[in-house]
Amino acid sequence: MESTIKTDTEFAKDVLEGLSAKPKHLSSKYFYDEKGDKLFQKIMGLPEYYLTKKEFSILDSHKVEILADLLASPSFNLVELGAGDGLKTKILIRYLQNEKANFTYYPIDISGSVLRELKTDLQQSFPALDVQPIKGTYKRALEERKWENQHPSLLLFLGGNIGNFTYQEAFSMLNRIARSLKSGDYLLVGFDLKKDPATILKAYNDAEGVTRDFNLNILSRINKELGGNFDMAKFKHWPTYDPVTGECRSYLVSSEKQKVEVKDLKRTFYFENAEAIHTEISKKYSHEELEELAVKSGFRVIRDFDDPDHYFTDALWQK
Ligand code: AVI
Repeated sequence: MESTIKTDTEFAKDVLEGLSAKPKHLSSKYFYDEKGDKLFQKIMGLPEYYLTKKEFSILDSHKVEILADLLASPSFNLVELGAGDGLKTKILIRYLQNEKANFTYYPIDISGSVLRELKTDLQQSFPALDVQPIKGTYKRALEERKWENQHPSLLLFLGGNIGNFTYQEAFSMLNRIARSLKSGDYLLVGFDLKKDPATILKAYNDAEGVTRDFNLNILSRINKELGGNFDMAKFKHWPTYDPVTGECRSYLVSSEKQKVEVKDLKRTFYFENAEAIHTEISKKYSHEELEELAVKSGFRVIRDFDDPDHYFTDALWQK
């Protein structure tokens, strides 16, 4: 049976554009289907992948200082961009509930099922918590500002997700956030810091090969969803790190001259031996660069909360 033509989806359009470009590229946002989500969960538990563990320790050690100002207010809004499983946020929520804080939690996510699971989970863990999920893109949510009232807001953008943007994209995003907040509101944003390049490279090239499978999953998606015939064994996972720009970039490098057919796009893509597809950027920052980024995007820096090794920071900024 002939497969349906799915060239009208965003995924199909981006794959067509990215594999026709020179150099070839695909966006890391397409890593995350059901299999990709599971692989990322596994990555977060890997010994080499320090980011999640470091951010947990920061939130746990500094929750009192991070939330002090908001706790002094009679009521406030806790807004989270890309809430996911809310594991990190639970540290803050548990503390706020113990302190008998009066607040509403607004998790924002593109996925309705993620939000439903999160709400059920939070209702079990914190029956008294007021959770108001917002389904949609960050852009839309920041325009609509469903949480807005006279009380202060703390917007959370955790997990180092901002690192998957280029500097210019990160600036646009942070500036968009600044424009959506009112004066006095806070932003807590997680950044991975520049450090020994070997530590960074290991985090993106783990011994077990989970990150390799995560990167290759984008080709599996093209096979599954667009009728592609990529042979995963003919592409090598290749992360690089440039200590000047702080950009950790992941590639899939063709190990031979080959052609790949993607039926639904009605296209054949040609690869030279050693030709690369750029798939991900995970940008690392210095404190100095973060200070500049904060001011440029419309914030003032309150404090950078680092883990003891200074691998990761949760930066608290105020509008
Ligand atoms: C989701 N994001 C912050 C992860 C990162 O570190 O850039 C995604 C990831 N890519 C490879 N390993 C993890």
